[in-house]
Amino acid sequence: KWKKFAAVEFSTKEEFQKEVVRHVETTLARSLYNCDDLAAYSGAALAVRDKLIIDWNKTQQAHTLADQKRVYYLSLEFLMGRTLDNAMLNQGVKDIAAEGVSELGFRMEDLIDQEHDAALGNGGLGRLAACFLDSLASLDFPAWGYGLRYRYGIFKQEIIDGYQVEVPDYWLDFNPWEFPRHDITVDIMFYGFVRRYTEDDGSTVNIWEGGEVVQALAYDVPVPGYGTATTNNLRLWSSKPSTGEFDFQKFNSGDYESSVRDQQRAETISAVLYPNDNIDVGKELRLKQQYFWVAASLYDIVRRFKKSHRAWTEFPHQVAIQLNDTHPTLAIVELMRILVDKEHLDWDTAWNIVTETFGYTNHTVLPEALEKWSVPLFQNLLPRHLQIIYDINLFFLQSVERRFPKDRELLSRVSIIEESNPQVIRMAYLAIIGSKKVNGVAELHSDLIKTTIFKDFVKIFGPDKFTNVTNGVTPRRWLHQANPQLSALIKEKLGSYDFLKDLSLLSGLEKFADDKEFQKEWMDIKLRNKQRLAKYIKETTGITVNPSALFDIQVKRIHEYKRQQMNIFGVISRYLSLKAMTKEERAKQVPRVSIFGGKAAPGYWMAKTIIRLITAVSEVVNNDADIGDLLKVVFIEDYNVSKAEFLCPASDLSEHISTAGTEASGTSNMKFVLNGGLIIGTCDGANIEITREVGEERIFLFGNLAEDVEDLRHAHRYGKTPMDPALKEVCDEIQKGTFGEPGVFAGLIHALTEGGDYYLVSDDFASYLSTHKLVDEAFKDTATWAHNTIVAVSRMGFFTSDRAINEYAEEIWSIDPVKVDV
Ligand code: 26W
Repeated sequence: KWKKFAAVEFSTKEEFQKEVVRHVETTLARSLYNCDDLAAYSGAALAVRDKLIIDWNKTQQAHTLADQKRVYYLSLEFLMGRTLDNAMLNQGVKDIAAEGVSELGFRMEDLIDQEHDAALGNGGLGRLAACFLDSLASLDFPAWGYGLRYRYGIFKQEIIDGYQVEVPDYWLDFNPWEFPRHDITVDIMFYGFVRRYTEDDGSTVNIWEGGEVVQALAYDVPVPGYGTATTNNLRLWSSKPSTGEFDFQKFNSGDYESSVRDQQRAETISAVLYPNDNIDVGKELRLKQQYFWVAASLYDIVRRFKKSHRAWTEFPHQVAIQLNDTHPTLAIVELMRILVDKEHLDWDTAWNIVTETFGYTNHTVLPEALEKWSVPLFQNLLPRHLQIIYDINLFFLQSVERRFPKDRELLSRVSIIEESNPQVIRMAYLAIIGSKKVNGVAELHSDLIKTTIFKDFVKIFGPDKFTNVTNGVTPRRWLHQANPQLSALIKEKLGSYDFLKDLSLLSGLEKFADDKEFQKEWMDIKLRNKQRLAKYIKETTGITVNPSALFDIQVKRIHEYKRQQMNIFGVISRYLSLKAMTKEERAKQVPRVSIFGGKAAPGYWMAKTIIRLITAVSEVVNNDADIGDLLKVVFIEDYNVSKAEFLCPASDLSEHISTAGTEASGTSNMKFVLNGGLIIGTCDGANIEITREVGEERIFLFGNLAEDVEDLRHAHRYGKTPMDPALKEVCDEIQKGTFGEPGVFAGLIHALTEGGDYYLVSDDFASYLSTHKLVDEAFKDTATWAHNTIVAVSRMGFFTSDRAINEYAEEIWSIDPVKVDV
């Protein structure tokens, strides 16, 4: 009977329209006469959502039936961006939906633009998690994501008087893409103490008696694959007072305030995303977030496993858990606690299960980003977990001692507990010891972790535990959705959209690289994308930019290691050269638009100063009549995923210029090249592999190599490095007050001088400037430029996140796809 009434998916324009109107009129209770863009967006989203839900249900049933091993991707960040456009494209209904809404009197672009970004992440790591979810679904892997449902995502950035101001990002007003599961809740404990007693059989049992209890409530988000019915689940936990916790006694007796306070305390846990990227601050609330999310997720995973009534030793054959950086490392400890304290397995059996289940991905070598928790803080919040960590450490150090007797130095170097004051827990070491595989995110990075921060562990565990999986990006969002015209042109040449599922097919473009007609269409699309950006810049900043100028873009989190300061110093240097030129010389120069965007962590003062310098330079340069179109400087406010989607297609050149050895991979480098731009970059992260794929002639590499960084820093420390003369000129100009009160920028100058130039701006500056000259020359030759960008795109197949996910599936997770019938 059920089957007869089961929902059916729309498949024509008319059916879609009917669904939109039905949702606007009934679900939203609005009439045709007050249906604005937002209501029309909502109606369209709800119609598409219905279709999604049907596939989602089918997928979960098929996965349950198949009963195969699943992978669980644990990430504190999922930077999903918008959903509607992506859902329509993945479901193959964008065309009928766009026609449908247009006949109803709306433009699809306007509706898409109504949606708030789901900005539950900081930068690279969070967006990587989102690309991985897209690939997992598109490749039909049975996979779940687990994260936190933050009430506030990454803050919105406003620029006021040239400075960054942070505004809270409340994004849940209308979010049709999530489903609260009021029946799926888990009580999570904090604080308290450990009670130890002896059982009748003489064994010792440890029971953690928690102090505070908070409830985790599941919210599910469907994640559709492209060109498949597979729609996976992303489960995000939200915190609320546990049912026992909200004190009705207090409430009834009129003590509203303290009962509300308890409620707020519980809700605080999932209230806000920590806005730090690559810097560890060690706040208790962050540790609470981590445990809350990890404990709820593991409870859920274990509950699902137990339904199958398999032996515990089967666990690693049914479950793979990937730790996205060290943020979920507590999962290792929590699974030990479940197996030993609750399921009463012996320690060694439990440890074997744990170490066969987990994989750990490292995303950074920056020392200030490596997570360490103070032992006293940790002990207070999670007393039983601390004991378990001590035991893991004890057994580990004993095994090291047996293999490397009398090497006390080694023991103290690899101990999970660092003997500082106070003692701290090194989460990365715990993650390595508790995982089956450890991977870096680009070749250079994976080599670096083996030879530097994790060197001792390679000696202890052998090299096979450490591996590389170079990052990738999803071509569905970053080509097809972001750049529909380019995608359509490629389809015309290759005959189908199959390249979106198998990006290596892009190689078929190479034979058209010298086809004049094709080059023209290719460059016309670039121009249109630049015109669209120019229009946006005009509307939002008032700055007029020439769409035929060279668009030079650096958009990413603001961080000293990413060296936006070097970029803006380079812009100042260009400005000074232009000023010094005769009219005739100026006429020969290539006009440039230098575009910046990115958020500074609210407490990162130097990053905020870099933003201030960029905005100060833009005020001066953009209003200098001598300069005109030759140089414009733009800071794009509030850089986020949806802005990246229209910035990537509009770049001629993008900058990936981190100090060699500091950027683990970078993923925007991939997005920019995939959209027909060239890049200027250092020999760092994935830039190196991009060079290998596209060829040295198609990338502007410059600067010192990772292997030389240590010596260069040493030379600075001993005052042996005079500042680069061009950089000196730039600093003098800043200090003269050309860009406003120089005191504002004193910190930036100090970092280059007394600060020891840790990021080697001076060492790389000459090479950076001369490489920019090469860019200018290259850009004058449009035919060669077009040729190079076409060849580069044709060789970008490697950088799809599908390739990355297939490597994880094969080498780390041992999982197979499950086909979901339509
Ligand atoms: C504890 C504070 C903290 C917060 C976030 C430390 C570290 C992080 C992230 C790991 C930083 C991050 O996003 N890393 C980036 O990860 C990308 C995906 O692998 C890489 O492409 C970037 O190079 C790397 O910086």
